[in-house]
Amino acid sequence: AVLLHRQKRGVTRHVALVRIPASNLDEAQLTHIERRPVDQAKADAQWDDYCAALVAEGWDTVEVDAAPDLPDSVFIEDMVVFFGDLAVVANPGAESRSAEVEAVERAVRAMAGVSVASISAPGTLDGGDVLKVGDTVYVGASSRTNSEGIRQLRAILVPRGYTVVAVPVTRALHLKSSVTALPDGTVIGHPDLVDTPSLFTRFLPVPEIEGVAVVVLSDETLLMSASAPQTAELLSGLGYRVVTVDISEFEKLEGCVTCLSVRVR
Ligand code: CIR
Repeated sequence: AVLLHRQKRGVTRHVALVRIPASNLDEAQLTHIERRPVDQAKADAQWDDYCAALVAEGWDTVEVDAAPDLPDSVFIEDMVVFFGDLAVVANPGAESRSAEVEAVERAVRAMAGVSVASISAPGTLDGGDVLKVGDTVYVGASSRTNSEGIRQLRAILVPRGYTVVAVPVTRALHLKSSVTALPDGTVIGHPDLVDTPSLFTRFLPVPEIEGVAVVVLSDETLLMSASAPQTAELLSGLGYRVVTVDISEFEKLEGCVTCLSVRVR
């Protein structure tokens, strides 16, 4: 069984779920951008580097069984969200992605100490629409996450002490393609992509669309795409250590640094 946190030589290591890229990435879903050919070998190499960056920063990667025929399966973040030891298994809003759930759910159920809740039809919810900031959980009402999915998430989380804040998302695929959060709870986003910045307690605009996505690796370290150098500089100036990875092939498929893993925390 996979443990939620492990101690190695006195240092706590966290766990992140990942899923190796399929062999038909060119068939992935696209909503807001034009299709450009994906270099499969380059994508595979970028995924290896992404996983290596997680490992180097204290996160052990656990691989969910490969799904070589499911083009979007590498974007595993959409399938499950962790709230401590509670895993909420999503019900993806794109029909082409529903077959991705099964193996992810199996992997989650094999983890020691994890309890599992699920979003079920007619509710839909993509993990990319869920942003945790302390005890507040922002959930995007997007083309993928419907009102019934939001209602179910609320019913799961409110009794556990979370506040669930629903956010309209019309200018981006997912909530987290428009905003993410820094370790201090500041929400960062690109003004062109955010419908209602005033919903967030503290909102910091960033200069690049690829810069909205950060993975918080620790209280001082952020993982970002190499495609957003001005945002990296802005965040370094705020005292964060920024680790960058080149994920250009996944960005062609509307993926970002967050979508490529599920952080167990
Ligand atoms: C999709 O359309 O579902 C994929 N091509 C991209 C998913 C990106 N996931 C995310 O932002 N969490």
